[in-house]
Amino acid sequence: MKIIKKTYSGIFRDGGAGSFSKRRYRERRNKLMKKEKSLMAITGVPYGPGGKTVWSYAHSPTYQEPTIMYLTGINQSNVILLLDPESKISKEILFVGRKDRIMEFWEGVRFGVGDKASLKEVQLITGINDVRDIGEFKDVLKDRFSKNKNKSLGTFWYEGIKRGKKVSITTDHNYDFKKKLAGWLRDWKAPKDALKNIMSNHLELRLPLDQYDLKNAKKAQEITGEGFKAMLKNFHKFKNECQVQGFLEGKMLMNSPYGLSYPSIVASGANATILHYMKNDDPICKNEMMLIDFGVRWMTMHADITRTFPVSGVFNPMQKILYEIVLKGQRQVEKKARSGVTIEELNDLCWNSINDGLAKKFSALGGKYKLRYKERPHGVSHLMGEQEHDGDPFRNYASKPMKDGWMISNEPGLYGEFKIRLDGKMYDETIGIRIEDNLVMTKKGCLNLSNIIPKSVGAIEKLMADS
Ligand SMILES: [Mn+2]
Repeated sequence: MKIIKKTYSGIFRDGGAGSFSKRRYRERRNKLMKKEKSLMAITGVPYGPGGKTVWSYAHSPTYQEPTIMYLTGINQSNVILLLDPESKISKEILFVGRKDRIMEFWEGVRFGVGDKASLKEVQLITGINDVRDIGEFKDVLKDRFSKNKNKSLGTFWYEGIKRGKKVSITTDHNYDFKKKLAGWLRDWKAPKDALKNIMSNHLELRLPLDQYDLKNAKKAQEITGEGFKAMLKNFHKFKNECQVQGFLEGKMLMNSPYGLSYPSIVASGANATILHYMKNDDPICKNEMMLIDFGVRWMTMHADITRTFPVSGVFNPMQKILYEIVLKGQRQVEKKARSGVTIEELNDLCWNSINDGLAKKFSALGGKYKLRYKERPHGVSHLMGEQEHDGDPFRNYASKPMKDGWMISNEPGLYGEFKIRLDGKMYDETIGIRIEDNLVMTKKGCLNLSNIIPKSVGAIEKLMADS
């Protein structure tokens, strides 16, 4: 007899909390209910990989809407969470599809209404006892809304301020769901302002990492770092960018079933001046530098790392000067980053340091350069967490004091054409250098999760010398 190995474990992300997962998710939902105080409905992704998307874009093992992932740990499409803090009988209802054996023949096991064993697993991990058929959602919502004291309904969508104007992300499932709710509320003759956005309260709770998140974030760094070191040690074998990508991603994926944080950028020479270079198919040449931006997930946490190194294994004198200018900017950001400081302050510090370094360490030696941007190529930091780029997508958070437990990237860069004569030799290269670590804020300073991933000139040259 054959043993079927997989049950529902592939569906849930217990966040590494194991037997505490139920308590963890319940606490998160309770905190949200305490802040919002009123009825809420939040949707997961409407379909999984392969549904409605083209095949070539289909696969990622973790695909849930992060809001639902954070509140329930469920990695399955077509779920809705209803939170009703006023209710005496049932404050939390999870709506799911019916158990569908035919679909499971194609896509593997799912939990669903009509299957007691799977619902027991849902209750065990999420702590939500009331699980119902998603077909009943509208009727239940109507009933709950009619009893709601504030005549309000909260839901999640991305909204922010861009160039002084209020804007929303209107292209995702969250906004589709919001529009659907708004239509129902109109039909039910609800007050015009009944629909509320829970984004800011939700993100305020979600952004600080808890102890399990932190453990998982560290694990993601370890696997990412091991992949990088193994790749550098084998670097002499690679003839083009895609071989580097294949080896690096293979090593990372061998050690994590949760997928990559994002498709890697593997850019040699001038390609590294394209910030989101994705082609990854050019041959690599001996005198160039190579920039790689890569990382893996562990559970729901992401690593987002960039390293730049010389293809030859040894930095030439110009590469070394430029690299150390960027590294200095990065070290200054790390020294300053802590709770209470804003990302805008880190930006000022970082880009001033790099522009200053270019003047004092490069131009002063007779170097000439042409940058591919004015003053700043990009932000030095973005928020991280349930998503590789977390927080509001308009980055309104950059002007707000950071809080304990926030995870951010620290990624100064330098992109352009550089020319200098050193020790009688002329150097002339188009170079992109970025060095990226991930930091967690505390009151006393920051924790650099990426300090296990080599980045000094000496450490990189040593690793490549062993290759
Ligand atoms: Mn980044």
